[in-house]
Amino acid sequence: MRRDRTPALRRDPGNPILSRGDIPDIPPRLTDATSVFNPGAVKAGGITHLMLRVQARSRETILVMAESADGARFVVRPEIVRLEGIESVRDRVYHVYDPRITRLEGAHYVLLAMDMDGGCRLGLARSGDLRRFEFLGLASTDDVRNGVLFPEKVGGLYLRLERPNEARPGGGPATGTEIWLAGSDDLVGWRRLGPVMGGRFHYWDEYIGSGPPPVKTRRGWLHIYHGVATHFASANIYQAGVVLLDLEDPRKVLGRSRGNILEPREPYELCGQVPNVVFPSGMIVEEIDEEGFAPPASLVRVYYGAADTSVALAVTTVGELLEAASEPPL
Ligand code: BMA
Repeated sequence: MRRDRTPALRRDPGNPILSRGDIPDIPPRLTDATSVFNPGAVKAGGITHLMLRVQARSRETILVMAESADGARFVVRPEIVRLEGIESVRDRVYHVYDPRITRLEGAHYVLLAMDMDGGCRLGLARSGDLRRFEFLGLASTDDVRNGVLFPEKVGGLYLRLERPNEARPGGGPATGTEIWLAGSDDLVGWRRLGPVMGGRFHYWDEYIGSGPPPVKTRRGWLHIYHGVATHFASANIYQAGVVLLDLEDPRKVLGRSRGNILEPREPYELCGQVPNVVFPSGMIVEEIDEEGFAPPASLVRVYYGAADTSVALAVTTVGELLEAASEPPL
């Protein structure tokens, strides 16, 4: 069989690393899970933690934590994540999903997509121990998804990338063509600072959204995003690419992969609840130097949802991602 040539992201041989059979029954809300995908990831005390998006047969979304010592084999905790204080949201919340976790100022912050009557909003939660999560409030007023927090303040502001929802290709769920930078003084109230990047029509990343939170390197903020190609008759193809943003002004794009660095090829990515989807949402960089930069030689683990059905893992290095982000422009 012909192998992929020098892929920047290499799939774990144990993929998919989590599928519905790994999800314990947590009655009454969760029995015989339908799917598990799009996890948030963070490493603390040598343990990799995933926050999993699990679906029940009711199609409720349930968040569950999993833990691993080696970053590849996970044990799922038989407990539903409770976002303490979410009851304070007065409008009905249908789904809380696609968590992105950032370690910031000694705590773990989770930005979550929340489906409500007016569209999608971002919710913010905080945890010290990754067991108890405090819901800090809705952190957007507009219809927006794929919010990711930077791991430190830049220019005196908390920063995040976000993807305004504006389009529905083929009558499907709302999506968007631009990633924006937003700033905040308190992590709850946000204002947009400017556009960062747009979709490239006719090519692989027509619709785009952030993947895992950005990682600081000496060359810039390294950021994996997803791109959707919509010009195929029967499928929207979700792929992953990489971009490098200026350290001081992340609205400036310094480089962007010309092609995708991961696309649906394996059966578990091609077939499932939503076929042809790789959706990176968690990224662990093994080494961070004393000044907070990820060195080129550091191993990187990328966790992604496959076909909205299971969780898969691919590995690479910071250096390979930087190289992929320096391809000639499309
Ligand atoms: C996006 C989001 C993701 C999902 C993907 C593929 O718009 O809704 O949660 O994994 O579509 O269905």
